[in-house]
Amino acid sequence: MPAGDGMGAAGRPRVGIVCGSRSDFPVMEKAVALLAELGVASELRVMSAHRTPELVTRYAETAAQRGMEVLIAGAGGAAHLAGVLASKTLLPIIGVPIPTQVGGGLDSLLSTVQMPRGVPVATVAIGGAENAALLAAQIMALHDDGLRERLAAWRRRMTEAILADESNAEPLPD
Ligand code: RP5
Repeated sequence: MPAGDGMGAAGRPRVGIVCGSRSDFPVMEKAVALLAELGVASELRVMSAHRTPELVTRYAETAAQRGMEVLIAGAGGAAHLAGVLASKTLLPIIGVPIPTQVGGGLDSLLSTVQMPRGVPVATVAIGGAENAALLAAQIMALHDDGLRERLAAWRRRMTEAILADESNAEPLPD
């Protein structure tokens, strides 16, 4: 399904956000929203390394020709989605380990991050969908000046929000 429209990022999706299950949406929709805030259109899809392996393969093999620049994959448990995508495309893949009942998602983290030499997945923190979106945007900003400026402004707003909170606290001695 298309994602990002109505949130400031219409147009052809540049980032494919893939979930192993609809149950991953509450985490992965944060990536959709942050990319939209940065003016980057994305698409949110559901496919599983184990339950629909042919679909995952076809998605990865056709992603570049469909205009995707980066893929973000969120999966939990035996989380092989990011790795399988990475095995079938040269696009950068960012893995988001989904929180689970096993050590808060330690199973997802290890099965996403422990890729063999030669097939990398850039893995963010457990549940770190927003950082995945930011990293995807930073990759695309290498050849997109407007996006680089929007990222810089986003980071400035983050810093200012923290400093505004801190301005209400007791001043530190010089
Ligand atoms: C993974 O299994 C999915 O990414 C999800 O995090 C987990 C559970 O899936 P459901 O049983 O909720 O479909 O493949």
